[in-house]
Amino acid sequence: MNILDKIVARKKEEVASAKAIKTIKDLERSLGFNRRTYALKDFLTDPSKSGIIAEFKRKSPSKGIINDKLSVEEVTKGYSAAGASALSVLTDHDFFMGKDDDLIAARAVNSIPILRKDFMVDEYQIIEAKALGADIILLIAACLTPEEILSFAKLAKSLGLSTLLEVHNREELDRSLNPYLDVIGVNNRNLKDFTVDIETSLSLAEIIPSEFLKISESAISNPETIKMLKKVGYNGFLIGENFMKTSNPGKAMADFV
Ligand code: IGP
Repeated sequence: MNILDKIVARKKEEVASAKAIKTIKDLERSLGFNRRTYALKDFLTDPSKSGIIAEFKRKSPSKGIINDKLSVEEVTKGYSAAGASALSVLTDHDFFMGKDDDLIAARAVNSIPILRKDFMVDEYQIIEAKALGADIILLIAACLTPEEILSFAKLAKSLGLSTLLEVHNREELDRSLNPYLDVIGVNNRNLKDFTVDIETSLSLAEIIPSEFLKISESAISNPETIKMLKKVGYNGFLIGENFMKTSNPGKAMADFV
């Protein structure tokens, strides 16, 4: 079994136990559920912002511990101050050392869109994302059917959430597009074997239909790469490790933009 299959299998168990503790009705009654959301598109196209979606990530299956010292509040506030267009907060615990409370904490101290970075396999998690304070959900084409992607994106839209579809190759892109998606993200890291290659973003840029904004994800470690990606049409850049591996991620980001 590859790592993505393992994560998805575990996620399905987690969702089943979460549902037994809190029903969808409970989530819909929570305080966060009725808040106004920020639209990712508006912030990605705001010329006063950097286009960077800055990620809070303690650990990953490919790198192990990246940074388990800093609080989510200080890191995300630093990113906001450095001009992030949006934040990404991992809520997966078993593989990324994240938690739902990280998202709640980030929401309390930031006024830009926040992506719930997790592996969505059930509508329950989308309703939960809204309740926790997220504005954006991630749908990973490599672990979802086109029908799931359509129904999840529709649900997200009905809740005022933006949907980021993540693809890694042409085949995933061709089968997964639908009009409810807001932004297409090309992941330079193959989630099945962890190999990284910026070429993935460069080569897929021209086949992403122009009605979608485009972002490039993972393995971005210098400003020259961003210049190159902008030239081929990318509007946004999802960056985690390069900032998180330092003792002051907000400053690392400010130096980068
Ligand atoms: C950030 P990096 O290489 O800058 O830390 O990558 C982000 O793209 C990466 O964490 C990511 C990810 C994902 C993590 C992209 N897609 C899906 C978990 C699940």
